[in-house]
Amino acid sequence: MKIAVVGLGYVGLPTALLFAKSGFQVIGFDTDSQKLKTLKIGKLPFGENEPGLFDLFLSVKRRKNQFHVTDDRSSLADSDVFLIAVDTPIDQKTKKPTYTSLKSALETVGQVMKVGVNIIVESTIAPLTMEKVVIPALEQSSKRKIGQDFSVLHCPERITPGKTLHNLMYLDRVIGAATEREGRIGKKLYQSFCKGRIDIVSFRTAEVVKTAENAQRDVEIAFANELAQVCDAYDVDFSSVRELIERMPNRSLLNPGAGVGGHCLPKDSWLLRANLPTPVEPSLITTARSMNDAMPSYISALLKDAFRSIHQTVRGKKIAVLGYAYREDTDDSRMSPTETLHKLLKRNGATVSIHDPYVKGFERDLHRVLKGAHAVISMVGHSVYKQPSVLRQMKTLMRGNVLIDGRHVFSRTKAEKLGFIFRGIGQHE
Ligand code: SAJ
Repeated sequence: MKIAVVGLGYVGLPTALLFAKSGFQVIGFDTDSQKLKTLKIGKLPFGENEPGLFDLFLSVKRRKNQFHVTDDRSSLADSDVFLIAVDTPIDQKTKKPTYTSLKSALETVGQVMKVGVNIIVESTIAPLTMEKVVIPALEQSSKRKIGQDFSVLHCPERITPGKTLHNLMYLDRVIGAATEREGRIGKKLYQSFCKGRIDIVSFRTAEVVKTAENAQRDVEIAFANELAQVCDAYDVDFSSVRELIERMPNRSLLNPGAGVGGHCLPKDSWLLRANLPTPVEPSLITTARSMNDAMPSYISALLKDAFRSIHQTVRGKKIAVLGYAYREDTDDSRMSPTETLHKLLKRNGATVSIHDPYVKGFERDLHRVLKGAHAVISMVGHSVYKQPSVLRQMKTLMRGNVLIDGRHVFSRTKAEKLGFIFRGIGQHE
């Protein structure tokens, strides 16, 4: 059986490699010529920090003809299965999905597919998208009939950067299908590498499960962020409050932080909401989104408060920012909260120097970033920042003594002992 994977990104490439490892003949399609060139010379275009991904890539490459990549859609014509794994961003103004990449992928598949193919959408999509976008687009571009000439499935990805292969091989999956029989075909395919439980459900259930599981996490993070701000106002320590609350059964709070970035949480709540009929309005979910989007502004307010306490302002100051990736110890910087903070600080007249050991363009020498800074802001909890020496290096190299901790990287007690003017999110230990 031949599988074509359309979209060789964070989801498509690892999934293509796992299908190839399982013995399927896999052809990867992408329109990004640079990415294809990188793959053809035996390098990964991303994911250097993904455990096992490069070894998997090498092992697949050693098997002749098991996996190759192309930007020529005609090479996909004899595929039996198409897997679509393209990005589905939302328009920041309308908060609706644009589906530009999805529609282009559906056009590509429709143009070349033969009768009898199975088309699987792994991209995260708004509920009703399979019925109202995917199926009509495929029938339109292929001039064929769903059910009679081809079948479609929705198997939403559950990938977390930094643990991609583990998630793909062990996490449970849902498969949205029009019929139990078609669902079973998809389940058999995924069981070639997935050891998790695979549930066959309707298209809408699969679409809601995926977007809601991230909306739920977003709401829980927003609660932690709001409670941390309440703790700041009452001058009590969030971590102590959380520890005592969690003594109660069935309680667990997430971490307050400098913002919510990444390829999932900032958009999945909006996807869940996108096709809801009025007057249904998930206001808790959208309020949580706004709360999390406002965290870089909260960081900026903490910085202003720290300078105000020494009768200074942000204007004209050099601010060192630690971290650009959207989460700790990865190189993934999609929807980075630091980008939002950077704009705010520049608008307030500060000079910003960003450091991130994982992200290309920011992996400069930490000492140079810290040298002469009036303030330091920690935006990402990279392990490297948690080394005890970092606080002392800051003390030695900085010109000022303001420290804003957006990810509970430092101890307030230790920082204040070293003479820092410290502000953290809910940190009063
Ligand atoms: N964040 C907080 N506080 C927290 C947890 C996260 O502020 O307590 C921030 C992070 O710093 C980051 C953003 O939220 O900026 C997202 O972090 P995340 O841990 O949710 O990581 P994601 O976005 O990669 O979420 C993925 C999701 N997985 C999929 O969509 C397949 C999510 O469902 C998983 O729960 C999460 O990984 C995980 O736990 O690994």
